[in-house]
Amino acid sequence: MQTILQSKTKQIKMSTDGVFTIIGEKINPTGRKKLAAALQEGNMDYVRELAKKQIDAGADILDVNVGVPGIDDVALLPKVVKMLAEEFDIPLCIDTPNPKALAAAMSFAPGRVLVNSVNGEEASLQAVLPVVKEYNAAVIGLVMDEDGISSDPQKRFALAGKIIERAAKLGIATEDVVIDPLVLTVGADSNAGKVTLKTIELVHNEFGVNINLGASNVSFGLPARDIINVAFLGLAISVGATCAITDPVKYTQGIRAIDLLLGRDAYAGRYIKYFRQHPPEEKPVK
Ligand code: THG
Repeated sequence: MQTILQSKTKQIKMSTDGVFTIIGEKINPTGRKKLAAALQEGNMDYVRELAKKQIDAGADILDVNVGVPGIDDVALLPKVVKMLAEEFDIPLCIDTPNPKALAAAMSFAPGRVLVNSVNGEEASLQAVLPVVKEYNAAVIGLVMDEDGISSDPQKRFALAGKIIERAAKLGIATEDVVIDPLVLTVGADSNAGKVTLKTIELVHNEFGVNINLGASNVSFGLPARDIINVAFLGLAISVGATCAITDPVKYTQGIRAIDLLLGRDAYAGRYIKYFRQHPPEEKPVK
């Protein structure tokens, strides 16, 4: 199954039987004081720098989130989306819980965007899905609802079904719904990884849709997060995850390796090309 996104001239096909898709997460001020300050001042230079860095590192899509407490996102989100669409030829993933900011931003993105996100709550389904339909976008569906995030994979799976069904009722095709099985940290609950993996398996086997992960959540609060994150990506991709909102600077290498190990990279061409273009830094001689 394919979810097709589009920028000015580039098309990205997220696919359930192709290589993994990388959505760059760095345009998000959560936990990043420098970006929060730049956004509050309306200074686009740092946003531009983050966009460029992530594209150079292998991002296929850029996530755009301006969620600073107290900020006027209805004004700011369109401004950032407009700048990115003018200066970079890469599809966008518009990441906001505010349907008004979403609607305001949509018309500034040429092509076809990914909306991040809708969830199983009635209020979210009713507010977000019509905007997705109106702008012919694709959408990420988070498997949570009024009761929060379940630790039962069957319940998460049922919510995936509910979101797909409600989207279909509005004429949004199933291939344009990307399910996010939700990733919580194994630092708080050592079963959290297993629950997400089981949810991926169920959604993949029953619906065959594209599946997105906010992969870095899995290691929150633990040391050497990169180790856990790459291991988790490998496990998740092997059971059906097809894209992740993640840091391409840190994780494109590992993702290229996983695609290679799963037989999605003939003659290791993409893997070798990535390292040719991004040679590992020489370690200083001791
Ligand atoms: N699913 C979907 N969308 C999402 C998430 C998800 N959007 C937001 C989030 N989760 C994914 N994006 C981020 C962005 C940044 C960080 C984590 C996830 C992050 N920031 C560092 C911190 O908070 O310490 C700072 C990073 C840095 O300095 O490089 O970790 O699950 N659909």
